[in-house]
Amino acid sequence: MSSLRLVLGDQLSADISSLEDYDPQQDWVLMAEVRSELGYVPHHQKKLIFVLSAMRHFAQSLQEAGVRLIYRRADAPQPPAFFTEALADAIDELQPERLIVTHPGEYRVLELVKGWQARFGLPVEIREDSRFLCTAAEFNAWAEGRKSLRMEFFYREMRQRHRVLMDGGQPVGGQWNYDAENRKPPRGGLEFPAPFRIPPDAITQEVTAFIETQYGENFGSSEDFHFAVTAAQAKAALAQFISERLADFGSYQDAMVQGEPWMFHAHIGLYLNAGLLSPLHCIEAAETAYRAGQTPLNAVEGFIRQILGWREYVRRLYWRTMPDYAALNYLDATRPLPDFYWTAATPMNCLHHCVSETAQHAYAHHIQRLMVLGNFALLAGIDPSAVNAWFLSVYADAYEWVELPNVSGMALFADGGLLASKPYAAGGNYINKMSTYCRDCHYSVAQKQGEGACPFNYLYWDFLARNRPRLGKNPRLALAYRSYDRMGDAQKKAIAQDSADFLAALS
Ligand code: DLZ
Ligand code: SF4
Repeated sequence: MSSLRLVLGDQLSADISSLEDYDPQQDWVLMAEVRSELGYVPHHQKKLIFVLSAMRHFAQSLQEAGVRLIYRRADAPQPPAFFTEALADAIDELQPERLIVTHPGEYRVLELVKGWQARFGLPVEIREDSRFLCTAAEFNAWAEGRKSLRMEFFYREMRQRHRVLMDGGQPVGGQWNYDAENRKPPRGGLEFPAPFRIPPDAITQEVTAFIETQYGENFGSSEDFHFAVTAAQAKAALAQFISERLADFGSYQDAMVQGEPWMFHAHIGLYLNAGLLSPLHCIEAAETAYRAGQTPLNAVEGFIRQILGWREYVRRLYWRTMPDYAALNYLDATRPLPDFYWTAATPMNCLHHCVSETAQHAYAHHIQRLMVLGNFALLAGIDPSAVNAWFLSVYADAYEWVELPNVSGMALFADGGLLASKPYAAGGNYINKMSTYCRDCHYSVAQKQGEGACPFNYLYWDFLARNRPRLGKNPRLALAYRSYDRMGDAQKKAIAQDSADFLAALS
């Protein structure tokens, strides 16, 4: 039976399930740069360059392997507006007997795919995305009957099932999790190796010129693009991380240093999520480095947990809870997103640097996203849908399946505790402990109230006070509420007043 096989822009893996059993005699593959995907959020310019360049490189590798490919470009005279349009043209031309596609990453796109059978009068086969290590059936069996879905227990089962960092039936080293060793504050004199760079080739240059012309008003800079855009380059980026940064990644994964956007992080999320790197390859490479005595266990375990645990967990949580999850707003947060998330124009030094680096690189490391950008949105009560749209737009690794649980669940507690046991709320002291931002700030982190006080200080307490009906009974916040209750009335009033003034000025 002749098949038309659609490969989406985050399915750039040679072993993608939609290409299994491809028949060179009668099948065709379709890839399409479509305006709806380029514009469903105002993507960062570097994210657009990455996606389109990686798609074109993947298409080239398919053609070199002799695959019959139709590739629709966004810079053609009549570019397709939607996947459906690109498919209609290809179906008219090729008259295939069926359509094959790997399960899309995003709910929005799956809904489109579900309409195609009726629209085209062809059978549409949606294949499981076998690049993920936990199937929907496995996850649902694990999740059934649980009130809260804690990642840690899921992760342990994944370690056992996939025999990762195990000594017989026991976790290597005797513990499942070494995070207690992974919270070192930044110390002076830390030196960070340069991140992986690859100069833009002709394809990337052509894409860059197109994005600058058509999407040049979008957020972020297109300058100095240096990401990998092929599977081989992405593998080299991973290898560089493992040999040069992984050993220190563990200890300093929650630290932030002003002017150092890359630190010891891996910067491979965009490659994993587009399909240029396989999760299993990353896990095996890290475990090999540990077994060879090159890297400490706390670092390797922490890295592997992100991929085998967290990434798999959020993927499945997303698909188990959508579409309802996207609408959750447990804390009734309604404030619009402040402009400085786009402009970086704020005297709060931590936020200023995190937004500026995001604009420059389409990247910020996880603790900048969580402790600064997400935490501020949580404390200030920003509408989750606006925060989600921002995170989805600005990071080169962001697709809704990964962004939404991280932002709504982890950063904003918008799911009321399905994913996290308490809101990730932090005051200025904690940011000061884990970063070097405060010493250059317009505000004083030591000052708790009044003009000049670090806004995170009073917003933290105001957040707890404001949300007491929803959070007051959370056992993990009991200590914080007790501290608040011990404050005198004057102090509580000052907190409320400073917060009200600050938040009013924000809008
Ligand atoms: C992110 C993205 C962008 C910007 N552009 C395209 C595109 O033009 N064509 C395409 O096939 N995919 C693109 N993608 C990735 C898709 O958004 C991604 O495949 C879906 O969101 C996953 O369901
Ligand atoms: Fe951020 Fe407050 Fe520190 Fe300024 S003082 S950098 S606002 S935490």
